[in-house]
Amino acid sequence: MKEIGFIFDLDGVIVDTAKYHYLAWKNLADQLGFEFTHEHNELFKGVSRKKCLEILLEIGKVEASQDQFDAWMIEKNVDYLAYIEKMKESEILPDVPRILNFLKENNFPIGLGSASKNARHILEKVNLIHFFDVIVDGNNVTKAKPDPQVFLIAAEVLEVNAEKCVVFEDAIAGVQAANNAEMISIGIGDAEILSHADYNFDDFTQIDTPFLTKLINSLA
Ligand code: B16
Ligand code: MG
Repeated sequence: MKEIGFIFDLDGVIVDTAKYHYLAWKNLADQLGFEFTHEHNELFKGVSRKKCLEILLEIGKVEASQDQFDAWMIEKNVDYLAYIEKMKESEILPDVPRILNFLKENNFPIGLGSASKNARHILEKVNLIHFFDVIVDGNNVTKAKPDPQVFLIAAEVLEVNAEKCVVFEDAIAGVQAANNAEMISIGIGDAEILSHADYNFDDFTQIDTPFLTKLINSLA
């Protein structure tokens, strides 16, 4: 077993793809004739595509056959992927490369734990894929966050005990999933919303080397 591992969520932690999810869901809502707001989009963070469409149809009070539901899932994703195609390295959130470089240089195993089925493609687009020793995403799980499955699979592949894993998350369900896995949770974003996290930071610019060193020493 290795000593300590680090697991990153994707959307809201490494890149802000929530804005593209918003545009794609809004396109579908426009087509179906109801409003989809930024407040609605907040409900979608960290939530699977299927669950998002269920919530969207509830918002619009729209009923759908299974075939229609499946067709809208595909349509939304095609639309979303068109935005992803234009993504560049400049869209990586501030100081994420600094943290990844620090962990890599110090030989810590690094994993991704995301609900997105497009995670691998997005990491390729922004040139970060080489940092990750394992990518666990929406294609690999049967249970959604707050279930700990996504992070437990990552820990197993990284060969790190769950209690020695540190998870970076921006969604309430994601922090709960890390806590349910008995991992160390670091909330990235609003500390009031992510109040169940072990540590809170607005973004990675606030996470300095002394903090990381102290955290690592406390787990070693
Ligand atoms: P896809 P994360 C999540 O990513 C997003 O926050 C959520 O809004 C999205 O519905 C979900 O991925 C599924 O994404 O449609 O690409 O499979 O935060 O878990 O990295
Ligand atoms: Mg997220």
